[in-house]
Amino acid sequence: MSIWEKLKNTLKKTKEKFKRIFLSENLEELEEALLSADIGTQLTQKLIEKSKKFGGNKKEFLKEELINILSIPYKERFFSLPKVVLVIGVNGTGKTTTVGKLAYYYKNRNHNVIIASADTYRDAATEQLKVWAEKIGVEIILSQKGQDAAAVVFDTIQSAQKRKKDIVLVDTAGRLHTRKELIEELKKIVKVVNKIKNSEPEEIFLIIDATVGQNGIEQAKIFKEEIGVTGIIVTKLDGTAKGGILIPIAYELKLPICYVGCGENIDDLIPFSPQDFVKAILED
Ligand SMILES: Nc1nc2c(ncn2[C@@H]2O[C@H](COP(=O)(O)OP(=O)(O)OP(=O)(O)O)[C@@H](O)[C@H]2O)c(=O)[nH]1
Ligand SMILES: [Mg+2]
Repeated sequence: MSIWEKLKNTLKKTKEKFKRIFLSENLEELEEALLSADIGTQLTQKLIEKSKKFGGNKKEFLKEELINILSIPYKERFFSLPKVVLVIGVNGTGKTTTVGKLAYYYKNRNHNVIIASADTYRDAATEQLKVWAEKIGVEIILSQKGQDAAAVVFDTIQSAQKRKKDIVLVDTAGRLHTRKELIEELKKIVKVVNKIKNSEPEEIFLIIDATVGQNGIEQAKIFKEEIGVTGIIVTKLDGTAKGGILIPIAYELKLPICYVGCGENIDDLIPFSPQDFVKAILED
């Protein structure tokens, strides 16, 4: 299956919701359809105001608007070898799975990847990631429950430097006793990266679960403010009709969406393209 076909399949249910937008016959119906497509209240009001002034083709109007909203400029950063990619987010969003998928993605692009299993909070987190790493054939630095997560990251970067790895992928915990503790742990990890690389991590990917809805955006604002986020990865787009959530994610967070997760397998990660996404939800 091509990436385009995979994306189209993934967004099938979401597309059904967007169909209603074009069937709406008055502003009230349009408002309802936009809200039910998970675009959010802020953006729904804005689009309705704009559409009042716009007399032409509704679909063309919406297509252009949505592509604009989703097209947040994204520049890949590179400071020094090894490039460090942190994967963060609240519990259960799909961090560990995404680390596995990214390892596979980078490996296929000829990168020499090493994974840091820095979720030292959850039982069996390391085991889960070890299975992925073995499957893909990439190295992993394991950790023990209760170990200092930042120390695991430190060890992995040092090991990467010695063994000429070019990407360090870091899985982090999702749940600690409190959200504050989680933020503190992540800050400490960033600090350790700074110390050893003399720069920030190149990538801090925040994982958002598409099925969570508006709450996911509120959580993301905290991570953006407290840690800094370079890009978003939206997971679990398969099987949900809530794919429209990507639009307020980009609109409210002003952060680029870099990849989307569309299943539980190793190759279920698609690089995000605003054009393809909008085409998949709007075109027949
Ligand atoms: N359908 C689907 N399931 C996914 C996707 N990504 C992750 N999952 C599933 O979501 C569940 C949680 O995934 P994990 O990767 O363990 O999530 P996590 O963020 O690491 O969780 P914690 O470490 O507990 O915070 C697992 O059952 C995954 O298989 C996706 O894109 N699609
Ligand atoms: Mg995990």
